[in-house]
Amino acid sequence: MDVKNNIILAMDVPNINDAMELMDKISDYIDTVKIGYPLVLAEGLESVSKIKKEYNCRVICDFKVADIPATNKKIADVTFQSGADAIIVHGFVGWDSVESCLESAKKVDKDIFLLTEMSHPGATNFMQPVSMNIASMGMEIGITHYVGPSTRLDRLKMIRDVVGKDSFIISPGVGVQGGDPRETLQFADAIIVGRSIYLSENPANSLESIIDAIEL
Ligand code: NUP
Repeated sequence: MDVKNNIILAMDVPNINDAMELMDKISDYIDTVKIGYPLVLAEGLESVSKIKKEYNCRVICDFKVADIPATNKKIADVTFQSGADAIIVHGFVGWDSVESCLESAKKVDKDIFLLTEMSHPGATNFMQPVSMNIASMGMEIGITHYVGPSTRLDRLKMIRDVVGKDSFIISPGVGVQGGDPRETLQFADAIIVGRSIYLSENPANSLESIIDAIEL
């Protein structure tokens, strides 16, 4: 999966009109959008196909799927039917739950991203002790796409060491959560940015300054 400018927009806006308005302002700069529960619970899975159709971009569905294999499969199948290019899946539930999403993705030639360690402070409670095991499990079952935190670069580096240079890592936590775009890209292939863009008075300017910071 290639990402223009290495920046993925986290589209955590409350409705499709706000999403479309934001895309009108910034779609020249990005080609990959991450859509999660805030927008999909408000507007349904059609928001995925609407944004893809209007802006011809890739969509990663951030559903942090974490159920038994049979239910995970249903969630992944319906997500891919909506046109999503990839889905984010939790690893702590174990190999069989993750594999069921991987099989669903492979059938339609799409990707899953395995979430290793999260970016927020509380991830140190329960996720951090197992995050490298989650990454290793991903490698054992053939996963090539991962999510790791930009807020703890030492941990992101460790995840890169486990998944190797050929895996594709995307990294949230840049901006409001404290992560730095340029430093994060030493270890990640793309950064995920939400509030620093969509809460900005001028989203295009904010995005341009992130791109400038990356290209310094
Ligand atoms: O560990 C994670 N941290 C994180 O922030 C995994 C995620 N998927 N996210 C998501 O990335 C979060 O739900 C939000 O959609 C985005 C970061 O947004 P922001 O902090 O840039 O506004």
